[in-house]
Amino acid sequence: TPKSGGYDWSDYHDLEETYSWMESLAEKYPNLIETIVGGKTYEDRQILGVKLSYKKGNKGIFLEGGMHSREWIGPAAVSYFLNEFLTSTDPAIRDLAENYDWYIFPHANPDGYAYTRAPDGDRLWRMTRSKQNNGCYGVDPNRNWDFHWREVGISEVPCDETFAGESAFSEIETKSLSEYIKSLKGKIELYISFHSFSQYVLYPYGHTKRLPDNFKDYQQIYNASVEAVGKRYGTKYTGGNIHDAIYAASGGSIDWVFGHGITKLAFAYELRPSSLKVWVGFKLPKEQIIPTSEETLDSLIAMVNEAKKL
Ligand code: ING
Ligand code: ZN
Repeated sequence: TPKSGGYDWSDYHDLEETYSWMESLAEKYPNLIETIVGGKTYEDRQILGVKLSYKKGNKGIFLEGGMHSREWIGPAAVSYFLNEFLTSTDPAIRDLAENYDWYIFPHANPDGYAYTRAPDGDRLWRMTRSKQNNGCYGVDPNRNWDFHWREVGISEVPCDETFAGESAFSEIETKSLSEYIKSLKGKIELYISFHSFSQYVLYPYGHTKRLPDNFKDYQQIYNASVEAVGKRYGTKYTGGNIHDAIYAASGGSIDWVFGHGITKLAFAYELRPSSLKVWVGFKLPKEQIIPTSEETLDSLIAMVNEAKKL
């Protein structure tokens, strides 16, 4: 079991624990790690990330976890990757770690996550925590990005779990994080968003069945990453373009990043488990954090290496 200071992957962690672990990394590895405030939240938390860079001139890769607060495996897996990048001796991991700059944000929706952890909160909370006009709370942050906003696969009703918000980027979380991501234009070539569950690798678009111009590249990388995810434990993934593989959904982060030309490649993973009832699927047992993270890192390595061939 990997351990890093007092932090490990035998269980899920509170936001503060993960944030202090990230701060401690910046102290322990001052030449490699810098913490970044990528955005702000409604309840005045930070969207904290790290930049990991071994050398000058690297292209960047952005990892986003926790957009939906109940999908706890995303932040856990993303923080696991960060630890592997710093400590692993596996040559394939070292190669990736040292030859890319990594922008790693385990918690894109900190208020929501804190609410899923609070004794008087709701373990299955998905959205942000902003107060709406009708008294309901929250907007679906993965329907709130300013690209074909509010077109399909959304709700216009506050209180619904896929409520797209009163306007595009109504949420300070998506607005502020998007500003930060925009500032990375030209520096990053791959953006990956980690959700759960259902075991899919997804690529744009969500708002239309029309495929991206570079869909052949997408499909080639998709094939490599889905093959690699099963190598270790036989875990089966499917996927494809969001609209056809799962459902129509506009206003997601990967569509915005790709649609606005920040990167030519933007993917989303839906991690373990496969398909179960909602209230079970989001509660992936803590014993599966490490195996899920391992196989997903195998897949991520394949994804990056396939993208490099293009
Ligand atoms: N699924 C994602 C959702 O937001 C998705 C699927 C990914 C849609 C990327 C659009 C873009 O509905 C889960 N489980 O949240
Ligand atoms: Zn999600």
